[in-house]
Amino acid sequence: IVRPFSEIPGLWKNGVANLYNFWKLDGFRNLHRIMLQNFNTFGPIYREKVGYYESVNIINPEDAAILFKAEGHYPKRLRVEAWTSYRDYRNRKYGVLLKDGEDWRSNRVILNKEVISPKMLENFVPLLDDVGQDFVARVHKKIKRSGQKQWTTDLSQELFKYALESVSSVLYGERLGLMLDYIDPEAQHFIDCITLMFKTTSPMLYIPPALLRQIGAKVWRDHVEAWDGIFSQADRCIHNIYRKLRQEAGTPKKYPGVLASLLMLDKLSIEDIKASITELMAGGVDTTSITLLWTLYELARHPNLQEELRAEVAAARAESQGDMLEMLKRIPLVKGALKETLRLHPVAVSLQRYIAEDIIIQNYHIPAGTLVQLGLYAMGRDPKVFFRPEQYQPSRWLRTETHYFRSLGFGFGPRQCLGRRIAEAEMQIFLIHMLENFRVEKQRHVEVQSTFELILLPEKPIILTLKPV
Ligand code: HEM
Ligand code: 2DC
Repeated sequence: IVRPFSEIPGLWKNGVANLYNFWKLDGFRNLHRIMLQNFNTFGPIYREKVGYYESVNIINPEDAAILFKAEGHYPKRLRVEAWTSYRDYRNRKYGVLLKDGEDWRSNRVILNKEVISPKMLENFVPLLDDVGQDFVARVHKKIKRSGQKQWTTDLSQELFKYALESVSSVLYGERLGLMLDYIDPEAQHFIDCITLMFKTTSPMLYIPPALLRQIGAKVWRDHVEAWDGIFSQADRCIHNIYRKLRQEAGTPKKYPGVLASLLMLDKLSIEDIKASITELMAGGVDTTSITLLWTLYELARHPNLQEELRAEVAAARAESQGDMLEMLKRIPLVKGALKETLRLHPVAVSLQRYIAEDIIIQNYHIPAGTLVQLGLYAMGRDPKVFFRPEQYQPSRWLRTETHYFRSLGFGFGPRQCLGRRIAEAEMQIFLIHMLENFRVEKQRHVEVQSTFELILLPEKPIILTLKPV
């Protein structure tokens, strides 16, 4: 017999009291650990209300399958009010990240062809390969300058630049020049604004931004400043390409980038294009760079695995005579490593959908319209889901274990990450070049945990040592 919605365990009766307790636990930074603990307390399903944020939380892959089967034609995830409020406040259009319904679908279908279709990889890969080569050259230079045959550093700033340079080269078909010694202060400001934007978003998940705006709260003001910085830099880049396109007549000889392709295609309004390109540019920095940082950290902790990956890359290079597109088809263990990183260190702590129809999960009835969240961080560390979850084991993605609804780092279905192909290619190419050139080491006995700043980040700097192989 199916049990009613009201019987789902959890704390969902007093949102304000729960927010107070959440705040006492420093929940704004510990969301992932609190979710894990809630699953331990309540079991594989619990209902929750914190502030005005209400949801049902699940952890099993089989339940995730039920959730995504009920996502409907217009999948809708949690609406991040801070982001929509900013756009409303400044009178800017929503891009594909924030749109919903038919407006979302019609934009997404057109963007899919230019951004996430596997066919586009042949255009993206040469651009990304160039950035990868420049990154490696830059590290060699740093090592030389250190006079020590190695370079010990917190790579995060370098990785932010690598990620911004990569995503920009694909979006605009040209280089920003962030791998050079002198970097444009505007680009640095853009990077800082993204970090600030994410950081100021998390408190506003629980406290309505409209209220914070009314009382003139600092988080809201910082948030506005961050988005202003993001939009002004993106506007500059977009305007620049737009102007060039109007000057050059005829079709370009080489691939001109996502933005120019969309403008020439002429199927979306300029305002829609601008909105989504800005989101792609902002979404493409912290996500891939942090995932790469975690991957280097894991490789530093597992030297034998690192050698295995290096051997795979060397063999792939030999077999494909250096053709990068071919190489990417021959590195299953490198791809497994990236999946393994996203399992233990996901960018998104959860995936969510407002379900389009009634469903039954763990024998509880859940009505259509409910916000259901899959705890991605908790699932990745659950021993019932992954054999020895605490072990970083890329080979688990090659064989034996089932992968059914277990590899969800980029989300699922038509609403999954639009930047997925770019992110994957960019990260694979980065690892290929790094493994071919450097051995990565770390100080012994340093364990790094995650902290939640809307996305999950390392809680303290990760210091790595790079040595030429
Ligand atoms: C959405 C993860 C990199 C742009 C998402 C979602 C996740 C995610 C989990 C929500 C998917 C869902 O609800 O099913 C990641 C991870 C990345 C990454 C793990 C890298 C390791 C990127 C990059 C870009 C990007 C590089 C831009 C080039 C977007 C956009 C959306 C999105 C625009 C919203 C799509 C929509 O609503 O239709 N991402 N992402 N992401 N991501 Fe990413
Ligand atoms: C954060 O409880 C935790 O890819 C919330 O590239 C639920 C939630 C909703 C939406 C998620 C967000 C979480 C994490 C960051 C995500 C976001 C959707 C897209 C965004 C996963 C899990 C991200 C990082 C995008 C951001 C692009 C944007 C800044 C222009």
